[in-house]
Amino acid sequence: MRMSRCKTQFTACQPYGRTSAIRTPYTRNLALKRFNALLAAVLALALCANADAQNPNAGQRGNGPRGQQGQRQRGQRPQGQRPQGQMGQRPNLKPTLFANLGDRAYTPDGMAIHSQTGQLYLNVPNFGRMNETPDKKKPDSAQGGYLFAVNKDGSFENVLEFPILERTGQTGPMGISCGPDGHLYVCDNQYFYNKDYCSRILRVVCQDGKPTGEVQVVVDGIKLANGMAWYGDKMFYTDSCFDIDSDEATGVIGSGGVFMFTLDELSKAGFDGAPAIKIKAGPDEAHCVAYVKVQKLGRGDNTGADGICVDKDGNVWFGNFGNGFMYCLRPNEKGEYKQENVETVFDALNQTPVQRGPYAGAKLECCDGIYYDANLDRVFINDSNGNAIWLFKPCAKGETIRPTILWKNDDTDGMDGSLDQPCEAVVYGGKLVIVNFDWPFPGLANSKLDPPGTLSGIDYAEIEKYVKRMEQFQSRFNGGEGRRGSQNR
Ligand SMILES: [Ca+2]
Ligand SMILES: [Ca+2]
Ligand SMILES: [Ca+2]
Repeated sequence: MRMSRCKTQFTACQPYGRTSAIRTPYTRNLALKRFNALLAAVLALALCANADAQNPNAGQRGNGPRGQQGQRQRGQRPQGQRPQGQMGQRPNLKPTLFANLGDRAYTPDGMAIHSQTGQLYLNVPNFGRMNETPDKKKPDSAQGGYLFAVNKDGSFENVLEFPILERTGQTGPMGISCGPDGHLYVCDNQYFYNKDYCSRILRVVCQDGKPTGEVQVVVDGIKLANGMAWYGDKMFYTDSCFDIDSDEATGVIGSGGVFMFTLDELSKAGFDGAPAIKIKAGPDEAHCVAYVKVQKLGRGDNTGADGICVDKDGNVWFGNFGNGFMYCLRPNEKGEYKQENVETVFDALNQTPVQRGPYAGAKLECCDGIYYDANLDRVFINDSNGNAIWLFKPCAKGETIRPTILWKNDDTDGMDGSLDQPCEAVVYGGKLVIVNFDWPFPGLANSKLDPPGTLSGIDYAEIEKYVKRMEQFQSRFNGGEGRRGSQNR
């Protein structure tokens, strides 16, 4: 299609008049090549402006000072002076408010779509409410945290309050994923209350795709249970904080890992009062399939493996919260997941910042929840640090990824749908639905906890448009999203 249009234009415009005198197949090819090179350059200009800016409302972004009259960074163009190019309208990636979760849900986190009903479930650990009490524990009304069923129109219902762990008087439901047995599995993060291996994996028992109200403990002895993803009969979760001494010489300040349990194993725990599987989290534990360290970067956050997802080929992708390093764990030829197959696919210490556009200078230095969308074959990264969503195409073995920024905004209260410390994402109801954690600590773009909790939504059709344009751009320059180490070039 594209080729035939070029040919038509070439014949009609005769851009290289002198070649028309002696028209041999060679000169025709040469002229065509030149014309295609010219066309590619024009398209590149148009798309560079676009791929870097990616944001039709660049001047209206966020609540911060960098508006149209604000301080534009080097390389930015004012809205309206950017070439439109030949690739159609720029996608509108500005998030809008998907749900206002009300005053009882300060700090939402993980999401899962139930495989039988298509219903979206959202965990609300409510860590933000720890700020209200002198002992840093959530008040009575919020100790267990909640499970919300969220509808496609943004309405929601509180379907259960998680039972508390007696030892801490609290529960912290974070990552959640629907098992092949139709039950929901949940990471209960107790690390903020007690660092002594108190975190657990819980089963929210479901019948006909709906929670019955019963919650069972299936794994116990975790440090900081964080993200979760099922793939077939295997459940993977991340533990973000193993005990490790900081080493100034090497810059290693933290570590975490990925654990795997089969459905068979888990099915023997929890039901009919059966005890939980007891582990002691760490790199040597038998279920630990990946162990990675955290190199000091930026704010010096030592939190390790956090976001996790599995692509259509069974490759496990995960990233460090503390520094944004991304990893891939591919199954071996026997379908086993082993530490020796962990690859670093994104080296955040040695990354090239975004080169131009409104996000010029931005770096990926934090990976909270990640989400794999099989339709677009892309992984979405929640950058809690930078109030941004990045995405990348899974790369082949031995290659590295090139995350690009889908959206980024300045500090905000989130009420207009802007990102307010994004932590998890899922495709639902025609949107990329993004959870805003909004529980800041020094150094993040998000400076203030400002309830109510919010979910943001970016139109999925616009994201498809964006990905298609990126693909056209990449194919013209043979860049291949998986082949280079920098972003948004
Ligand atoms: Ca997380
Ligand atoms: Ca905020
Ligand atoms: Ca907020």
